[in-house]
Amino acid sequence: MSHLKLFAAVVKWHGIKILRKPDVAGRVFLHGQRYASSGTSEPFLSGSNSNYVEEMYYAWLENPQSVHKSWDLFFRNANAGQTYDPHLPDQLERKASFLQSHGLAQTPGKAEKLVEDHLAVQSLIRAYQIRGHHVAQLDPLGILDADLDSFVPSDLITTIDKLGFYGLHESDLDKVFQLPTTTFIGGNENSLSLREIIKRLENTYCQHIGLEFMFINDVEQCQWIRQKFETPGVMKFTNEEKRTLLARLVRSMRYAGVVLGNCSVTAGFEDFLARKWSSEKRFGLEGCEVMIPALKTIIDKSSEMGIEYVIMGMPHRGRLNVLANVIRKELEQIFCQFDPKLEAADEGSGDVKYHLGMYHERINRATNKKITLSLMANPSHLEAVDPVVQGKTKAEQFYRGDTAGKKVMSILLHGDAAFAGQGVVYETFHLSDLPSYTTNGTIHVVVNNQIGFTTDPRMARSSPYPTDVARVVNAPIFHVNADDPEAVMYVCSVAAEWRNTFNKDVVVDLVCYRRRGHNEMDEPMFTQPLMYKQIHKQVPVLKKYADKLIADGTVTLQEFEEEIAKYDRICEEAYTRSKDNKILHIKHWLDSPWPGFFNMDGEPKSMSCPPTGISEDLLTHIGNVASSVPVKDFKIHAGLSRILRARLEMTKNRVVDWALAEYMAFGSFLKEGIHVRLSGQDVERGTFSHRHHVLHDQEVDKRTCVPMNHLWEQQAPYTVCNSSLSEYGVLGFELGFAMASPNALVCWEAQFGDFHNTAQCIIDQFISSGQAKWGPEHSSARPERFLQMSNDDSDAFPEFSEQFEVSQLYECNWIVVNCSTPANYFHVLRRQILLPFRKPLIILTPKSLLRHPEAKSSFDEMVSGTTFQRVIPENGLAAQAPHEVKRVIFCTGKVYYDLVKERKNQDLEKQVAITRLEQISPFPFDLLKEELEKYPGADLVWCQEEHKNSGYYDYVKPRFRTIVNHTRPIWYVGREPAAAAATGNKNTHLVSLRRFLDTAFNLEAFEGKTF
Ligand SMILES: Cc1ncc(C[n+]2csc(CCOP(=O)(O)OP(=O)(O)O)c2C)c(N)n1
Ligand SMILES: [Mg+2]
Repeated sequence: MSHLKLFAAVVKWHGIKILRKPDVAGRVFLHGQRYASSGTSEPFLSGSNSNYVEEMYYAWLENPQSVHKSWDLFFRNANAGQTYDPHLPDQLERKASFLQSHGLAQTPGKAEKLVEDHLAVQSLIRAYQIRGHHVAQLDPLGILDADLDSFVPSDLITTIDKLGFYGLHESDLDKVFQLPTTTFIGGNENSLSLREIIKRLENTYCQHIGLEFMFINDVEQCQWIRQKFETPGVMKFTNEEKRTLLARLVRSMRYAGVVLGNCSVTAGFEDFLARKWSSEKRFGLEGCEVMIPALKTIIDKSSEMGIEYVIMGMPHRGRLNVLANVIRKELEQIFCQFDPKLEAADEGSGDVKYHLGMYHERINRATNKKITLSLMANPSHLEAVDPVVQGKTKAEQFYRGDTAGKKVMSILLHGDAAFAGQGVVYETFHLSDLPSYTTNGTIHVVVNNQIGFTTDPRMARSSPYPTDVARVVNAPIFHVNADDPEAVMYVCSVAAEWRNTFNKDVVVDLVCYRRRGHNEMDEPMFTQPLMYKQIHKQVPVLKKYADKLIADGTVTLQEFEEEIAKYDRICEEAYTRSKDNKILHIKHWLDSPWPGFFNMDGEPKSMSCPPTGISEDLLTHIGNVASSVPVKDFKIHAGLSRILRARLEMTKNRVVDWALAEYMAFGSFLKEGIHVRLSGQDVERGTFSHRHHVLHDQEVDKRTCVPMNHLWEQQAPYTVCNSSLSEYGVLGFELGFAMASPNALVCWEAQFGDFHNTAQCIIDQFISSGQAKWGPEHSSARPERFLQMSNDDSDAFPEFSEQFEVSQLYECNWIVVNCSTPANYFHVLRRQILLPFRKPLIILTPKSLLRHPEAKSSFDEMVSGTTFQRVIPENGLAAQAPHEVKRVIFCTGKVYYDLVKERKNQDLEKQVAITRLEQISPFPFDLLKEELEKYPGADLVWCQEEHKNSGYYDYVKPRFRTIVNHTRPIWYVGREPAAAAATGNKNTHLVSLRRFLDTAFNLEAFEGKTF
């Protein structure tokens, strides 16, 4: 008897030793000998054979394949901690008496069977933990497989004959088995009968909850989940909790025509909307009404665990219900949006009601603590809001110093088809654990109604579940049958605890159905006839749950009816009040208000922008720090030392290049307490190796220094972060970050410029409101796309006033600039924050100017009194005698340098003026008018290096023509139209450059031509 004990102790002891002393593990026993357990021929664990087993164990340590498969499995399990601790005598005693009672201790054949059966039971338990969810009853309709597969895994005991898979028999069902430490089904008991083990595993893993977590690489986290779900009796609710759940369901639910006793009642938000606006689309939640109490449980539990601010993003389905019953937007505000005659009182597109956002502070009733809830506004584009929510959450954590995400968290809701289909979901998951992007865990809730518009799940995804994308970040996934409200509440509560314990993502998959068509006007029977036959028969969850609570005496029918009547009254009263609303205030629907930044009416406090120049002292100081290594004993690369020396030289000479101008703009804000964040692929060094904002010690691994954070003792922090290789996700994230506060300069840099278009959805749907589609290439950031989306009128000649420059900026939808000097780049960055309002700014960076020897500016162009120049007029010889000038060439960006060089070569400096547009949109009508009038005898040329059908020409031409009132032509010089942004052939490129430069300086080129 004691031999088995001894063996267990040996295994355990060596297990510990192995961890601590590799020399023990390194011992070699009986090299190459294969140990096989033949069963009958082997007197199992007799006194002499315990050594044999011990030796076999060492051999196994050397090479697991040197022993029989069954011993391999046994040792593996033993090493995984499923052995007995020799220091706990009572365990051994129990084991001993257990063996005695079964008459096995001294019976070798039986003892071996016992060990094998124990191993089998351990495998069985593990099989349920891994695969139990495949047979869980997740579909409320009972007709679909949530994992798209009706196959039943052969290692789950769905029928008694399957015990044979493990070498077990029906006769083993009442035998008692020791439970491994990797299960909690025993509660306080260490052993259970096989019958009870299977029953408890079935209860935990195969009822209304399906758990996917065994892929998580962290034992502690797996144990935590097993404990939460396996412990007997964990899913008990008090009567009070059940009543609250019922009341929340009442509020959520459409409950038309359901007969309760003798009384036919309708109830709830969805029902109310359906009755009042029967022909309106509202993307109702019917079939997943449980989502409302589910979200409330998550918020209650999170508030209890210290969360003060929850930021949410969600699609169309159930959005109005969430606004009303989770965020608690005033009902009349929601109802009045259904009035088509309602006028918008303030700026904003008056976006459809299921797109608007919301921000609300209130007291959480469950915890009596203050909680702020914000639902981000979203476009129709499914899942596009995900990274925006994460960025905003990160910013709120950042500004609160909540580095661990203990106060602010995000919840993302998804549809099943969109969650599986949209790539931005994957991009967003991959931000979840990156230091500068993590929000310390997000709770994802999927409204898995097993359909996407008209598409069946089998046609919508290739993965078993719509949630499989979450597995890449080791997020546990809890599937739950949405018709079991208590199971849903339990799962949500564990999800909230998980997020607030481990600060990692988690997914709740509400497996439900969609009672109606995609929207209320749609006929679902066209495409899903059988599913909808079943749905028509489906008893609503509220009725099922109410019946249950009434039957067990938790509530009375009368109480239930009163709850319904009470909510109906609330809705009716709000409906009456909503009729008085004549105006829709979009500002009531902002998800990120900026208190104090605008005046009380939400308008900018002024219409002037302070000059953007800064003192020379400041420029010098920043230049010096940018040229230094502000940390002791830090060895940088020799090449970088050269770059820093060149920076110092420039600073001494009062000159900046591109990188230094940027340094100075960023640095100057940090002094003023303005946070600066620069994110994008490889931005820390700069794709073109010009920036070097993070220095790397050449001798100490991972030791870095960010000189920008060493500018002053008291300064705002500077964040510069290389992003994941994503555009859509990261631009969305940075947009969300920028939305949190107007007092930060948040920059996203698109690598090579052109890659911004994989983020097109964010650009089109969030930043601009236009739409465009095009193909990629490194040669162009496609300025024409941005200009095409600019909203200033090409044909309307504006009225000029003193405030024209700023009011024009205020009125436009975004600003497009293309700077030709480092100083102007510096100024435009600074103007961005000094303006009394916020506008998206598109900076088209001419890549060749990043290192161009002539793209240098003097401090004189940056010191106090200087400012951003929207237009840089000709200031050479031509400007001194303008009446003699034959041609004015207008251009933007780097082609200016080519033109100047060519003009010099051709000795045409008196005859040809060259004027640069630095701000293209909004179009500087005022300055260009002056410039045109200055040269009355000159012909006017627009020159660009892009093809005629791209670049700036289509945008600038009609505006120039408006200025001259169509009396003078504006000639085009540049490349011919083309389908691609550039030729792939350098020579062809140079030939076409030569050709258009020739035209630009051929003063007869347009003679006799008409326009
Ligand atoms: C990016 C994008 N593509 C297509 C659509 C059009 N669309 C709207 S809802 C929908 C189906 C969504 O299905 P699912 O995600 O399961 O949500 P459900 O409507 O079932 O709640 C589609 C294709 C869209 N809104 N966004
Ligand atoms: Mg769906």
